[in-house]
Order: sequence, then structure tokens, then C-alpha cells
Amino acid sequence: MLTCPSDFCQGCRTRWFNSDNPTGQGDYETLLQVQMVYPSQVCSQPVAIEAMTVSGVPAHKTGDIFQVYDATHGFACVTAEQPGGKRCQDYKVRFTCPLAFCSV
Ligand SMILES: [Ca+2]
Repeated sequence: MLTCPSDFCQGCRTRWFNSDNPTGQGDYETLLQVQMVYPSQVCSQPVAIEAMTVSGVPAHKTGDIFQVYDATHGFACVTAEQPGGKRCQDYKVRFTCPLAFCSV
């Protein structure tokens, strides 16, 4: 995860997106998916991503296994990959975008 001064990152951070739920094969909050559902609200090349459950638990504390979790591709939790056959939780994501995107 990229770290940078909070006053810099603050202006470049998107709102939280929740474009899918785990009812189907998993919870897919990939960058492509978010761009498709919320066009123009996220940059094409984010520098960082954060994910947490819709109830506010940070993604790394849930014990779920993530197929994808990076700024380039976004986030995906696939139910078939979870131990014990448990279902993925419902996650939301937000991205940090280059300053140029936020100053538009
Ligand atoms: Ca979700």
C-alpha cells in the first residue's frame, strides 16, 4: 500500500464504491467493474486501494482470502476460494488517484 502525506492523499481519494455483493460467485469490486458501474468517478490508473466490509471491518481482519487486491486490478473475493465453504463478506473499496485526476 502506498503511503503519502494525508493532506496530499485526502484530495485524491475516491468515495467508497460497492458495486457488487457476494450473492453470486463472489464479491467483485475490480477496477474494471467499478469503472463500468461508476464511470468517471475513478481514475484509470489508481496508485492505491483500500477495502473494508460494508459494516466497516478492514479487509485484512476478516480472514477471507482475496483473489485480487491491488491498485491496478482492484479487489475480488471469490466464494469458491474460501476455506470451509464460507461465503465472502460484502466489501466496499476506494482508490487513491493521481493528483491530476482529483484537480480536474
Ligand atoms: Ca461489495
